Amino acid sequence: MKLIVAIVNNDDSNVVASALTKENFMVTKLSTTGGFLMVGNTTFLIGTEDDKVERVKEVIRKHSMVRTHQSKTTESFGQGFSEGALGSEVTVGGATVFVLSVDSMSKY
Ligand code: 2BA
Repeated sequence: MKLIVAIVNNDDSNVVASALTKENFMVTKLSTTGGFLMVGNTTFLIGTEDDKVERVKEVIRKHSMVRTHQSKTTESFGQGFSEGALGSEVTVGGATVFVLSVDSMSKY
C-alpha cells in the first residue's frame, strides 16, 4: 500500500477531489500554505494500493494547471522573498506529488 501526498493549487483542488472520488479513491484534503509564496494551497492524502498509484497521478496531473503567481508586496515579508523579489512572477505547479510506502493501515 502507498500513501500519496499531493500538493495542489487551491483553484484546482475541488476538481481534483471530485475526479478522484468519482473513481472511488479515498481522499483527505488539508488546507496548507506554501513556505515560499506563503499563500494557501491544498494537500491531499490518498491511501491506495500499489497498482493504483499511476492512475491517481494521472488524474491529479490532468486537473492541475501550471500557473504564474504575481507576488504582492503584502505577502512573504522577511520569508520566501527577499525585498528585491517582491512583485516578481513565480511559476507554480501543476501539482507536487510524493509517494510513500505504508506499513499498515487500520480503521477502528
Ligand atoms: P511554495 O513553497 O509557496 O512555492 C511556490 C513556488 O515558488 C514553487 O512552485 C516554485 O516555483 C517556487 N519556489 C519555491 N521555493 C523556492 C525557492 N526556494 N527558490 C525559488 N523558487 C521557489 P512549485 O514547485 O510548483 O511548488 C508549489 C507548492 O508545492 C509549494 O509552495 C510547496 O507548498 C509545495 N512543494 C513543492 N515542492 C516541495 C517539496 N520539495 N517539499 C515540500 N513541499 C513542496
